[in-house]
Amino acid sequence: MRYARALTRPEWQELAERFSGACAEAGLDLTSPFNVRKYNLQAFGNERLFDFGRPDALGILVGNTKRLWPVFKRAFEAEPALRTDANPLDSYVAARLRQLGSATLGRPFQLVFAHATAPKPFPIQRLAEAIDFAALSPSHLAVHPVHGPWLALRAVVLVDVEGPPPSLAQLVSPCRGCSAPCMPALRRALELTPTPLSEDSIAEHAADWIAIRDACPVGRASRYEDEQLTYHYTKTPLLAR
Ligand code: B12
Ligand code: SF4
Repeated sequence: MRYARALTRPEWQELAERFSGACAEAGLDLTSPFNVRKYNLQAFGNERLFDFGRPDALGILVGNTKRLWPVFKRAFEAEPALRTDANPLDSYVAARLRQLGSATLGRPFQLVFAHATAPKPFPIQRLAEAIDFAALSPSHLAVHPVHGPWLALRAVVLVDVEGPPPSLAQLVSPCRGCSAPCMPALRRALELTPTPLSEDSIAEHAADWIAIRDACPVGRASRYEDEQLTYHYTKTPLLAR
């Protein structure tokens, strides 16, 4: 009986489990397989995802919680190329996902990175909401039922295999019924920060921008440690510490 069940296990599930396990070891501890059609049906034309000619292809959203930081720090210390890189965390994520995709998927795959802004950024927060992984908050953050706003969205992996059946489960937004204490914090940060908003202007007012996440009652146990917060909000080079 057990054997029969193993034989009927869909390929997408095997691939997604193998890939997710490898990602977790690399510190990319949030993965969510989805049916590409589920996102593409509601996406604007040029924001649709490539599907290899299979409308129901497998997609996997990859993100991380605070668990990425210690794994990344070890890699940073061990790999000289990262120490001279202007964006070592983005480079770490890109290199690991390319390696892990080749090692575990065994099928053609494509990666769409959240940090790539040219020709235009991919709306990964909207994808996270469309696949019921994390809701989009009024303060423009993806909010997860367990981790609250304390997560990063890193990439989408598209795989040339039939994906899961479109799920009927629907995410209940943690923001529903919330009095939105993140909003006064966002308004204050916007008042204090010169426009146009940029990584530099946010870095000058890092504490005010961190306060937006701190205002959220969801996922407080997943708050980033200070060193990770400093890196994300001020871009202080790791070697400068
Ligand atoms: C460009 C960018 C920025 C710009 C945004 C400028 C702007 N007005 O859009 C700046 C430099 C200001 C910025 C700031 C921050 N960002 Co940013 N950013 C991005 C990036 C690379 C692209 C966003 C984008 O243009 N998407 C494409 C458009 C078409 O999508 P969209 O759904 O229409 O619009 C989204 C964003 O543009 C943004 N947005 C739209 N209008 C506004 C207005 C304000 C005031 C802000 C802050 C954002 C914002 O939210 C929209 C969804 O609500 C994304 C990664 C990604 N690929 O999405 C990260 C991303 C959104 N940022 C992220 C983070 C963490 C931040 C910061 C907290 C930290 C930091 N140091 O950058 C701050 C503050 C944000 C906050 N809400 O508190 C995370 C969010 C994680 C999460 N839990 O949701 C992302 C997903 C990156 C990641 N690797 O996880 N960011
Ligand atoms: S404070 Fe409330 S509205 Fe704001 S992100 Fe958190 S749950 Fe959503």
